[in-house]
Amino acid sequence: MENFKAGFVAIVGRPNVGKSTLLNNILQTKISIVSPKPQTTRIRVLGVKHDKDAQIIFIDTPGVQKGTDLLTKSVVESAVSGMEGADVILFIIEADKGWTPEDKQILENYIKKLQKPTILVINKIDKIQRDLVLPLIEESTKLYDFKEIVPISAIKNINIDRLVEVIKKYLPESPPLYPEDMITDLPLKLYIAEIIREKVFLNTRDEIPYSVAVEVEGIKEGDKNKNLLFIDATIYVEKDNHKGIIIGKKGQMLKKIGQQAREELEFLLNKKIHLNLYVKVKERWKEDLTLLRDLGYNQ
Ligand code: GDP
Ligand code: K
Ligand code: MG
Repeated sequence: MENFKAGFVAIVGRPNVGKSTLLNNILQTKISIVSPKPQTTRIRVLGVKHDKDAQIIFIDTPGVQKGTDLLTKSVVESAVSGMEGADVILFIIEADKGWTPEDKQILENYIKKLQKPTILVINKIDKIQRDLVLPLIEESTKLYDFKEIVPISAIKNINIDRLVEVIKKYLPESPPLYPEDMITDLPLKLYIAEIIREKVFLNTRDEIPYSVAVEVEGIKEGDKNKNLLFIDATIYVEKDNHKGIIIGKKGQMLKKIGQQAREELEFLLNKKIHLNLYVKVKERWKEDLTLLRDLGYNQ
């Protein structure tokens, strides 16, 4: 395998710039959950792209965020370790917002210190006029010596193939690092929990999504029908009144979350799913090290 390349690429940027959307689009499948809310991604998600000439191992980092609880600390730790282990950094900003103070902080505190080949990705160009892209590129070249600057739209699939080719230029020569059929390293239980958590994020507001953790306790195949999966999962919330909100009037909310999760899991796993969802109050679960480990937040 002469000239084959393989390496790690960390996707970095403040919350909501489109990191998880980009990863899903590049891999053409749902690896990392997406919502319009910041801090959706809590765990380091690895996604592997297998091409003829290269294997690109993407690390979708949770956005670097402030906070003192154990959950936030674990989240930031996994973001930083993702960056430190990378061969190439993809630093993402939003075309319509331009360089925000938070973007500049990440540039100063992480990108400049890491000193790794960094590609600036200007995402969401579908949201701005074409002639505004060039000035933003010019502004960016003055801020840092980016190896490349690539404007894209992760949602509209603009320039994604080009971005992938650009990334390959900066990968080390190496044989493949992961087996050919491996797309992610997320265990099935965590993957299912993430899909359920995404539906909670999409259906709730204010502090509720941040109060929630999901644990998949059991996955069982049908006795006769291997195409059937029985899944038991618990939604943890921090407060009693949050439990009421997640369950909803006459159980409507829980039903909706369960139905959306089941439909998507059936599509993603290509199986028939029976999903049993429970809701439990666990005050201060964000400080419970054992539970955080079980939830995959403390790797
Ligand atoms: P992350 O927090 O950086 O992982 O961002 P997400 O991938 O969760 O995306 C945050 C929001 O931005 C979601 O509502 C996405 O649908 C949206 N989004 C992501 N990429 C694009 C894009 O290229 N164009 C537009 N218009 N929206 C996008
Ligand atoms: K998000
Ligand atoms: Mg994300």
